[in-house]
Amino acid sequence: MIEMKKNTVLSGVQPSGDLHIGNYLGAIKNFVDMQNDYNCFFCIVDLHAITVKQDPKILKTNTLEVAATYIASGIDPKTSTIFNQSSVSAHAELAWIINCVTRMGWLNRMTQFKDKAGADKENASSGLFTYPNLMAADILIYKATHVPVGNDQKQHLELTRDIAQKFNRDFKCENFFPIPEPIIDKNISRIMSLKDGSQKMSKSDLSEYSRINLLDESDIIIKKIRKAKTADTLMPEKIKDILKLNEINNLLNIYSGFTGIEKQMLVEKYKGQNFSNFKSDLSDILVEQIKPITSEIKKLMQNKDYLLEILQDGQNKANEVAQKTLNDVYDLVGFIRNET
Ligand code: AQP
Repeated sequence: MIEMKKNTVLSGVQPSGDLHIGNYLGAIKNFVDMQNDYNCFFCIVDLHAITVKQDPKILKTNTLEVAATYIASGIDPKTSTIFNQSSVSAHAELAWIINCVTRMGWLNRMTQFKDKAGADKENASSGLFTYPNLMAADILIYKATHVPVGNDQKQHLELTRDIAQKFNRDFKCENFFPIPEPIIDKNISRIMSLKDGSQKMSKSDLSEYSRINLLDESDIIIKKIRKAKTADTLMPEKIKDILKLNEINNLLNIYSGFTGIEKQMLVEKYKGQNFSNFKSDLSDILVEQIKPITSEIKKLMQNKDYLLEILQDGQNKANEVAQKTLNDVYDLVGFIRNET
């Protein structure tokens, strides 16, 4: 039985590849910080992952790997509900209702679809286009009040708020769905590619050197940071000059994200120097912080039965809450439900 006394948090990560420090700083680290203050649902969004092509075998492994990463990063499965999205069918069922609430014009404005579909949008799956509706269903099925996400998901969350308001208005059920608040760490917001500071760090980037994965060994981390793009200058003295240098700003954000040291303090420390000291310190920090997570993920991946048990337990807990919301939604919409 889930205790619903606290505000509720829902968030998720796609099992679409090895998780990187963008996923960690933008999402998972915040999940860990929130778990004692909120009633938390953390899902592995496998339904979202198949909006682009996935290899079925790899998808299963990746799903377990995200569960392992949650736990290795410090999410306690006894306190938080960890499950894979497809195991709770109410997500997909509510998403259909939401498909009928959301306006085409709203979806047409979503920049992530434009980014992910690229020039070949005629060939993109319709699931990729309606992705934000499924995300809204994930959040609203638990009546989540708060959603920790990276800055890249802010627009989708604004859409969820519009959907919740329209549903409440259309079906004359004021306050049925709470209007969820995003929780975005303003200091981190978006971790960018190590090769191009104007592009988001992403699992699907073809270059391994664009990101640091949570499963990277120490020597790989050091090499990736050594090769990371910087600038043909010394470390500037002022934040306003740093903001003009995307790659430097990004490396400082990563440093600050892992240490909690304000960017201003870092600039004081490294100003006027070339980037070799800074990069060497940054690699040391990353190795020190990532290594324990990497080894715990590897250990957990050796114990698949344990991970499957966690997912089963999470599914049971999530299902209980989700089915209750879905029954109420079906009633509001006017569907007949035979009690069996
Ligand atoms: N670069 C990032 N900086 C900060 N936060 C990020 N997130 C993802 N990339 C960054 C946050 O991580 C959470 C899970 O993201 P996701 O896996 O569901 O999907 P995504 O945003 O599409 O991540 P990727 O890495 O870019 O995956 P692919 O390449 O498969 O699409 C979200 O909260 C997201 O904000």
